[in-house]
Amino acid sequence: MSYIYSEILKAALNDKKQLSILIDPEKTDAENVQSLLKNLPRETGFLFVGGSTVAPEKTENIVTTIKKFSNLPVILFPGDHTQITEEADAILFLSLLSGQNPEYLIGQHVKSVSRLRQSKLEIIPTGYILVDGGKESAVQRVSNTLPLPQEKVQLIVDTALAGQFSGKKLIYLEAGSGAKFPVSGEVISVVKKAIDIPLVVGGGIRSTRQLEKAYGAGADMVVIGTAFENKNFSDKISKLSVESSGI
Ligand code: 1GP
Repeated sequence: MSYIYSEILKAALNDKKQLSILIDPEKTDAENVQSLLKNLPRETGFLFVGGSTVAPEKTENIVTTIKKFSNLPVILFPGDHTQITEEADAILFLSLLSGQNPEYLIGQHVKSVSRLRQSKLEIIPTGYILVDGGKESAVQRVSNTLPLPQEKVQLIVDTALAGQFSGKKLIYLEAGSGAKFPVSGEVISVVKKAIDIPLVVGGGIRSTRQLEKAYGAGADMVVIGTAFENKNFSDKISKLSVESSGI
């Protein structure tokens, strides 16, 4: 069954923009989950759960709590194989194509197989590309890889296409959580034109303007995390769906 990916693909083909909210179990207490879910923008389609470094049992606790209060599909966005839990609906099987560290291209994947084989998680092969967001990101630190400079547009496009040609079903352009600046409109637009699979964009998006820009440039799905960790932003972002004509 691949109903979650089918939904993402169908929306992308119909140019229906999608919004995912990222919950990092390391930064979220189970007690806060209910109030956090109340603040979600109306248009939220998916909940991503994961982080670069998360204690093993925390992911499962958060996903179980989310499932008590929300019917939204939960997609694991794991920093490593220890973050896999059957309580979720799907997993982004992320290969970090930028940086080319074998551990994050295939090593973690091999380690996750015994757990995945026993689960019903929908597995979504995803080409994950870290681009420079203006500061060292947790992905960069943990994976010990360098992001691709945003001005190296051709390299980013070739990396995305290498992902598509090797069978990835999504391309995810990541500027890093809390990035100083998000993936540029130019990079999004050139990658979108080159690939035939849905494009996910995340990292450093914390205003309606940035969200609309990403959608306008060609992102099929935008992922927002940090903006929800900061209570001041929460109200503002939760009104995005009302204010923004882009979603
Ligand atoms: C998801 O890492 C991002 O791709 C989330 O980034 O925390 O900056 O929204 P923010």
